Amino acid sequence: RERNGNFNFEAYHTLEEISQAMDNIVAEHPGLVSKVNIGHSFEKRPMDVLKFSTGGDKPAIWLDAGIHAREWVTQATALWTANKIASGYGNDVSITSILDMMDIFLLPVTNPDGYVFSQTKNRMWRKNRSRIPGSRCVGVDLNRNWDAGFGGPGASQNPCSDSYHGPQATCEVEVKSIVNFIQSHGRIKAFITLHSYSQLLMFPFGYTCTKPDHFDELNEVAQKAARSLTSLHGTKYKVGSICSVIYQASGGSIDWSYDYGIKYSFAFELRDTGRYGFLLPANQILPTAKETWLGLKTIMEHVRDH
Ligand code: ING
Ligand code: ZN
Repeated sequence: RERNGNFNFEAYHTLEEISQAMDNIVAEHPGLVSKVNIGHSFEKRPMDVLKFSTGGDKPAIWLDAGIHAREWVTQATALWTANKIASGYGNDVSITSILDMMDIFLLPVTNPDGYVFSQTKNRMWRKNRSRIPGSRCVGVDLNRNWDAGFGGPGASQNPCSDSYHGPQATCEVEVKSIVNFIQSHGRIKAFITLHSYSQLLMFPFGYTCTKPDHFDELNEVAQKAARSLTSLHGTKYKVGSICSVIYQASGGSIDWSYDYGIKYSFAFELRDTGRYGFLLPANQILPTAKETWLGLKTIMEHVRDH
């Protein structure tokens, strides 16, 4: 069993338990990890980021999970990753070298209102819980609300749709809070987001099917990361641009981050390929988190060295 204090990484947890676990990680590694509040959700829940830093003003890596409520293995993987990074500094040569060069910001629950709703009311909830005046339907797809081809193909203007893009780009407070943080930080070198499911490692673009300027390098890094991920349990990943490996989708976070100037922008779709889908059994959290870490580490090492 993998536990940290009283926390069981092999189970899905409530938002409160996740928040408590984040506090515990900070308490156990006070010189390395701190909690940074970047804003609040529509229903006023805090959006708390774990900052891993050995001090000074370093360039940084952004990692988020749970932008979609029902993708529970992503929030769980993010939390395991936080504990892995925190306990690896000074023990693991790779983690140590990454953190000697860069800070890491990790947001385990990007969509806290949706997560609570998926835990208590509707397990298949995807969007946030914002109310739009004049509509009976609730929620905006937070991965269609970014200012990157906003409102284009692969997003819906119907407030009742699961991929509703919202009234305007970046109008959702969860998206706005991240954009403000990234812009005010000013030195974010990589932007990585965790989704599930399908076992894919993707890079821009989703809003268009044309290749980004850095296609060859992004493709090489992603292929290398996927090979490393696969080496642990044989889990097969497909690699490519969002448009080429899934579908055209506009207003996504990594298209925004790439166009903003963050070259190393990647999106993972974690396990599985559909047998369980969003309802991935809890006994797959650890194998998923461990293999995903190998992929993340490969990307972080490349960012460190470039
Ligand atoms: N898939 C993503 C979605 O938002 C995606 C795929 C990733 C689209 C990045 C655009 C950008 O549809 C899931 N499962 O949510
Ligand atoms: Zn998703």
